[in-house]
Amino acid sequence: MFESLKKKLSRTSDKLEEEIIEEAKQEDNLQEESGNKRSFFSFGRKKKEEIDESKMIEAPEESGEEVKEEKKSRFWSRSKSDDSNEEADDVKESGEEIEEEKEEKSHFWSRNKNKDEDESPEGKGGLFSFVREKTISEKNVEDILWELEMGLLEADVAMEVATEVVESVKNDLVGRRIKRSSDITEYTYNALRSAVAEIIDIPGKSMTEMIEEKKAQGEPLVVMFVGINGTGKTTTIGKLANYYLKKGYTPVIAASDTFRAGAIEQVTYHADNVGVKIIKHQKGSDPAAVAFDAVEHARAQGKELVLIDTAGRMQTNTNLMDEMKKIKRVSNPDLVIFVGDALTGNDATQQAVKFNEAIDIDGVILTKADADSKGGASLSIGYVIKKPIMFLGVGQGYDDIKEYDAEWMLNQLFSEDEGVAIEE
Ligand SMILES: Nc1nc2c(ncn2[C@@H]2O[C@H](COP(=O)(O)OP(=O)(O)OP(=O)(O)O)[C@@H](O)[C@H]2O)c(=O)[nH]1
Ligand SMILES: [Mg+2]
Repeated sequence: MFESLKKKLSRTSDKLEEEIIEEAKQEDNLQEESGNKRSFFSFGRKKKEEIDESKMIEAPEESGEEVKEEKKSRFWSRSKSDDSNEEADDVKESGEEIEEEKEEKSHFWSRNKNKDEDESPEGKGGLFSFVREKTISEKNVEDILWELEMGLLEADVAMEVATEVVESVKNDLVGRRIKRSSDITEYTYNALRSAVAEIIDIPGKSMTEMIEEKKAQGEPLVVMFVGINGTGKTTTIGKLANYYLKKGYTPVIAASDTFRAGAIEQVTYHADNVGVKIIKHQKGSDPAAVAFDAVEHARAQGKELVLIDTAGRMQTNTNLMDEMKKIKRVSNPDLVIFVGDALTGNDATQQAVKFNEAIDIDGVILTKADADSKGGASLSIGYVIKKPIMFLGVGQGYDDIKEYDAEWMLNQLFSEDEGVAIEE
């Protein structure tokens, strides 16, 4: 998901790197590392070829007043903005700044902002280091954060999640003291990764734990599946029946979609294939009564799991939403699970919000994750409704279901994205 974003961010941080080196120079806060003292204006990696020999000056430790004067005029001539006078002042005041910076430095150390300092890839590329470290300012990261936000929204991440991620990345970056500007790409990715890790990790019990808890009380775990049309509710029930049968439990399915033509036949087909009992009534009958019967059946037979299939319904259809509430009232499920289609991105998140308002859902299953390249729903849905994702549907076969694991999801979202794309 972050593949194209990575390229964009990498470009922007190259630009930022130039800006920061420029700032460091204005603060007289840059020194060469490689011993190649005549490349002061090379601005890091890529521009080395463009060095104009006539513009080179000596490194700061050797520079007297004269050199400083020359440097000042270089800043003016190279200045991108109209703040030339300010820049000149900055140069004059650089002595005072050292004191200020020292104080600031210890402040940030105490806040442990320098956690990556020791790991900073010295000698990894680039010819310069900052004499004193540089602090990343809010202005420095404006472009990167804007691009990050746009990238997240394009990937169908919900607005509030994008805002949260950007805010978290900003807090992580701003005030961070860096030794070398090229680390910004790396810092941004690390910050992004920890922001996303935080967001997708919503604690909750696993369904298996819940089955065990109910079993200890001599009761079946009753699970009702809801969602709009065609998201994969019935298929998911077939998969879960198979999954728990293989784990040694005995599930029973309630054919409570008595509404759609062919729905009872479809769920019966899955139950037969997997080899579990199905409780069904006539088409058009009361779905709540079917669910009730299935729960009674499980109790009587000592079965551990009841899976209630329901008709797909749009969140805007009041009658069908009321019917769904009735099924819940009558069958009194332990878990109401919203089944969302990952491919529908932000729509899936918005539907989950509406179903949660109507019926108070307990968890989410996202289907079609196998075909989803954007990842927006996976990233947003749990966070927005504050309910855990429990399983992911990853294909059309009975075995294509996966218990949700935040660590795995994080790796999926950042796959191809390990390490940092710094072009040397
Ligand atoms: N690729 C892929 N396809 C899936 C997945 N889950 C379900 N499907 C497909 O999605 C389509 C709809 O699945 P159903 O289980 O009928 O969906 P439903 O929510 O029960 O639909 P309604 O009962 O009409 O509301 C079927 O073709 C399934 O094979 C999945 O995880 N991956
Ligand atoms: Mg169905």
